[in-house]
Amino acid sequence: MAGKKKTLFVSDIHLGAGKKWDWFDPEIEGPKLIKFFEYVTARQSKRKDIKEIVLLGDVFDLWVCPHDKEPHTFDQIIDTHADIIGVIKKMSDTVRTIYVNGNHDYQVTEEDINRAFDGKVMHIGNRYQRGNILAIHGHEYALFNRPDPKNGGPRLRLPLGYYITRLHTTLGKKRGAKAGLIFQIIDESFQVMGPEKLPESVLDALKDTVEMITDENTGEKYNVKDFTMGHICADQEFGVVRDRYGNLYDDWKKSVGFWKSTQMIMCELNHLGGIADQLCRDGINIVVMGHSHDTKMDKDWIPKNRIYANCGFWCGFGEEDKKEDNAHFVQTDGRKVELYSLRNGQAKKEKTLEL
Ligand SMILES: [Mn+2]
Repeated sequence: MAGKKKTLFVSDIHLGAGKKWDWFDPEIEGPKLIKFFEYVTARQSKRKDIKEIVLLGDVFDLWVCPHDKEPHTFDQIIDTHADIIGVIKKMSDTVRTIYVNGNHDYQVTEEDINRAFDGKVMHIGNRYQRGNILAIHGHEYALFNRPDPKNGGPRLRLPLGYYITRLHTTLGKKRGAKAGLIFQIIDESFQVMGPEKLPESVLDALKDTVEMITDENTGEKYNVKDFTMGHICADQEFGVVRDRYGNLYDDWKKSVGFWKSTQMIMCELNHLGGIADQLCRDGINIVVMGHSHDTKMDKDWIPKNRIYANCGFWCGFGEEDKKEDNAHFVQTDGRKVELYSLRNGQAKKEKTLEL
């Protein structure tokens, strides 16, 4: 084998529990995903050029569920996608497979991963680091998505984004709710109300939007009173949730300062490149993330010689125009970073950057 072995990264698959509102559609994305894991397995037995593969967060989705429906469990996701779990297990026989938490699956534990994959997949928490390569999902730097022990206690640590996702899903009915709507609401609320009032104005705007549509079961307009929490905890009143996150920005401003807390809002609007700059210290100069659902490759010389790559996403998310555009992975040997697309089981190099 010529050259150094490559580490592969894939993120934001968003496997759900087989509901119509899931972002991952087994019929559309299932075959592509299975072909990808088969490609990795076949490539390793032929070329033996893979060091390991990192599942970089939001592989499982425990958030996407209408606010008034019972949330599904991790085990329900595993049962729903037995075929996909099976090919990952097969892959992990020949390629070391590592799991990193995202926000939609931040509560997935080492025990869960061991149970689902018969101990063949390694759960390493929030951060992957090997030499000069650092990979994180990216949500920890976004104001609404960072799990926060102040909210719901140390066990739940529910970020505001959880409730935003629940209301957004109610709007979608099928997986048709546009991701762009959330950005529009955050952007407009930010401009009109400023950062201090952002959490409650985003929640209020979403509640108002949900209450304009009709509940297909009752035929009546929605009245958002509670979040149904099922196995997670007791149901939660909208007003209590709204109050709980009221000081989100101010609290962070007090603890991390104005600039960083403002940057946490920018990260909410998917500007993660600045975070990549900050993470490049102590010898790190390659940063890989997911979360933004936006494949990206970016090399900077100022302030540092560094490469930032984003894995994009593997689910449709209701964006018609992105359906053919969403099967991507990133690979790196620690010097060269490559973005690949996958079509009909064939990997195609889309972009290369070198340090
Ligand atoms: Mn995410």
